[in-house]
Amino acid sequence: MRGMCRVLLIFLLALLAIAPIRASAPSSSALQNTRPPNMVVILADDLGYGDLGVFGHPLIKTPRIDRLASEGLRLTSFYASAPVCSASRYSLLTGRYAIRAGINGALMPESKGGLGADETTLADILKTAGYRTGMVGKWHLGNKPGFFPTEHGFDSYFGLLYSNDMVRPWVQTDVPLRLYRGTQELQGDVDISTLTERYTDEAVAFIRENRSRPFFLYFAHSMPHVPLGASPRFAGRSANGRYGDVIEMIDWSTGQVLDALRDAGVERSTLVIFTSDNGPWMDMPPRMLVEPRIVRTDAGSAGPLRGSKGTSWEGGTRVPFLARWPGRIPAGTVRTDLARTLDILPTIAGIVGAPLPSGRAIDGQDIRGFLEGKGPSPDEWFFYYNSGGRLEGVRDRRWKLHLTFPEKAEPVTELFDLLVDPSERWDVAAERPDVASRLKARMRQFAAELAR
Ligand SMILES: [Ca+2]
Repeated sequence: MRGMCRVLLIFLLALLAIAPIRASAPSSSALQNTRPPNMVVILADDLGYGDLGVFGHPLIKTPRIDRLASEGLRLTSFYASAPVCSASRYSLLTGRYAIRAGINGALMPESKGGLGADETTLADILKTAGYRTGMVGKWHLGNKPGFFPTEHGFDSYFGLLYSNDMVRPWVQTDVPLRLYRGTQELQGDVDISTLTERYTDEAVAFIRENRSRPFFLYFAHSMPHVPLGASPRFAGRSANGRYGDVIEMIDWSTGQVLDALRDAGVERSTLVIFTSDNGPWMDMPPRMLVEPRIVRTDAGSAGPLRGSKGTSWEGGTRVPFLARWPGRIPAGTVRTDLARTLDILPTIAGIVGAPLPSGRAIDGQDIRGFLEGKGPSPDEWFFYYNSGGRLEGVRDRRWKLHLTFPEKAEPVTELFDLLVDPSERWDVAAERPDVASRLKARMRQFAAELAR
């Protein structure tokens, strides 16, 4: 009897000891409500509209990326802001068309310019909001002092400062292709086939190290920009040759990042975005097709879209977009509304309650409500630039006006109804001159606004 009493007493004491803790400990959902969400932006390089399983590729398998679609939102009219690397990345990080900063095309190893000191980046905004900010992968916004990621709001950086082809024999430069950590150049030549795996290890380590505080991870792959490289355990595994191997490796990498978020207990409190910086490189210049490593089948697919990287056709800038934020973005949604990488900065600033950079034009809009399924996208316009920074087109929610500039001839103006003709096959300018002139006027107005 005495033994039973003792057991009961111990049990009651244990209950008393636990009770106050249970009463005062907030639930995990309460914690998630008080802590701002983590942000993970995964950006592929030159991955085309048709390169993912969930966007209809018949051979390449991307189950982990596809699952982002089933657990979140997939957009079919999402635009990278330029059809080429540096300009596109500028827009992602600043919310502005690159023409505003004079960043056209791709910066080269010898380029003296880059992201200006007066720019406020997405990383600057989140760092000011108390986030730990990390970048892994391809930067491509300057490789001289003053232009490094760690000088533009990122606490840490590991990766290549520009494209993996910017080395002989593809680009005639004497600057070696080197990995950087922070502002320090790492010694040794880069083995391109190891890049995706090395970047992934860094990304996963960053998530683990920062699990207890809000973080922003910008993970910019070097792949599938040529020259392609997959590590031995991925090489030859896909049904679509070397290009498929590389995409399936990015899929594996995305899975590693998603698993790291789950293991860190922050899966539900993290917004994950997956997209690409521009369309696939299908019209590779002959200088790129040198033996033994680059062949035409190393190029990706724009799916049903016309054109490719560098062009102002849909294939140049319309790219896959997936976003997952459990409990905030409805799962399994597909939307055809217009949206752009320009919108990512204003949207994330809106989520954390940060003001937008003042004293400068921000071209993007806060599309939070749209992402959360609360209404249509507020975007009305997208302006198309070619790889040299020439304005060649504009679209509204339905129509696209496109200008072609033949040598020694007048520009050719065409009008496409993107709701029924996303492949830009049927010019309807003659049938709808009212729409064509309205869009042309909008294009002129935008060009005049930029010239001021
Ligand atoms: Ca690119």
